[in-house]
Amino acid sequence: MNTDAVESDDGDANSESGDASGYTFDDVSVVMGTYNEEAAIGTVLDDVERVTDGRAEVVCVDGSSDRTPEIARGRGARVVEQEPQGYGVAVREALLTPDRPVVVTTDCDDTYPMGQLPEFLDWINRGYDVVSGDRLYWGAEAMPDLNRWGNYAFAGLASLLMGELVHDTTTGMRAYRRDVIEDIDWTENTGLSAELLIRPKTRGYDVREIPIEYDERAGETKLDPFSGGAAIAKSIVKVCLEERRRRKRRNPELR
Ligand SMILES: Nc1nc2c(ncn2[C@@H]2O[C@H](COP(=O)(O)OP(=O)(O)O)[C@@H](O)[C@H]2O)c(=O)[nH]1
Ligand SMILES: [Mg+2]
Repeated sequence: MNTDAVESDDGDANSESGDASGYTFDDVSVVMGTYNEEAAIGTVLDDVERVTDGRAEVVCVDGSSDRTPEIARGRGARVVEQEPQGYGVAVREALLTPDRPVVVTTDCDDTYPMGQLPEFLDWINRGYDVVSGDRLYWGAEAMPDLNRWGNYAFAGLASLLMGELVHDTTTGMRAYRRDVIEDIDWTENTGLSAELLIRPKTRGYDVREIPIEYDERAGETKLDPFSGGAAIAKSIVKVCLEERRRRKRRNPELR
């Protein structure tokens, strides 16, 4: 039952979440923000096509000034054009654009293993609401050292503030049941990836982290490790404190 009967701003997990289902790639949209990714987009979209047998829909929210959108359209992707306003603005739009019941995010930089898409779908079909790719499990050697240590620190910070263990808060590869995306108000930009893990987990949705491979990036990163890292840390603290206050409001006996 939804516990938001009185104060129904946005959702907690309800009794329907966690039901096993039989989704196929016909039910899946693979979505991404794309910003000057012409070095990677062809490979990423070809991989999605090959692994899903052309059945998954692809949505790119694009802010590029290079040939990225033409390449994407040429491979059958739906392209939504947008001024470049940051990672989270693009990814939120990408998550909300399709209407298929399962949405998978990825970066468009050839770092994430499209070959593991069947595994993500399998965990959703076993009843999970969010399946999150943990890049740090296998060591993430392809990740720049600064980013890797930053990611360990973000996971430590989030775990401490949430009171439960999370391993990779800023991964770009996750699968979501559509209702999780629609039931929660998303507020962060650079920190959206962390928010997309923290809010569902603290609201009782079934969240599963699974180990994924992580490759070296094709093309230049779009996120500055210092200003981006500071923005992510700030989002983690803000979102965790908001979720804690929300929980207390609903359950005043909780400390
Ligand atoms: N449309 C759009 N996409 C963006 C923007 N900023 C980043 N992206 C995309 O978001 C994804 C994540 O960025 P990336 O540079 O891979 O970050 P990193 O993984 O931290 O190096 C990539 O696919 C980028 O092209 C933006 O302002 N607009
Ligand atoms: Mg990336």
